[in-house]
Amino acid sequence: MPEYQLYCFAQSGNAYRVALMLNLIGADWEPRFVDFFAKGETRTPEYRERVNEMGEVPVLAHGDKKLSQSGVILTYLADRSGKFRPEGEDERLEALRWIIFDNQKLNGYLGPYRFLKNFAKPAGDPAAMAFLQGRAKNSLAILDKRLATREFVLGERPTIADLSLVGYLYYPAEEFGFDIAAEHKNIAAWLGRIKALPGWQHPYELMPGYPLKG
Ligand SMILES: N[C@@H](CCC(=O)N[C@@H](CS)C(=O)NCC(=O)O)C(=O)O
Repeated sequence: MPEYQLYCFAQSGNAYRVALMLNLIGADWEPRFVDFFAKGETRTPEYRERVNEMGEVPVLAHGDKKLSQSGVILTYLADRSGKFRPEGEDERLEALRWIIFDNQKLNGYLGPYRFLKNFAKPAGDPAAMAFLQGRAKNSLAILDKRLATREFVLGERPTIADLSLVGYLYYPAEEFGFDIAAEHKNIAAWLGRIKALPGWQHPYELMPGYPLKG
């Protein structure tokens, strides 16, 4: 059995952060498909009892450990592999700052917006959609400005802060109804730099469950 198992599904940008990191560090890993859409697996008592009391993906199983929260998992993998690791107190705190911003304000709004637009039945209420899109675009502009003077979020080399922030940004523009790369030239160039790293794969290639059945 591979060293790591990642509980995930293709449409989850939260899980993609971890799948991408595992691939980029050349880890021995396999996805464990979580049937979120057809079976609501994350909401079952079994999942919450045996996998994650928070009822979420991603979960990384490693030996006896089951870790959740992508920011925690990225930190764990960076510490173990020494790759994409922020070095020293200033970098560690700066990475954490961007990971929290991402979870709450960037992909924290973009993820639910995309979910309500593409997968929820009924689709999202227009006022809620406008609110989420506005908040996500505000955060994208903040990230774009940050990247105007840096190759990567912390500076010259990619770290877990970058791997967190790309979470939802490679999904097709049609799923958002606006083109993130076309509207943000610094984000577009940065996405290209991360895509060029050896081992990069698109979320729909890296994780099971695409296309959705039914
Ligand atoms: N902050 C968490 C977010 C995880 C999250 O929201 N995952 C979604 C899938 S993209 C989920 O599992 N939702 C389960 C549910 O709503 O039942 C992380 O970064 O890991």
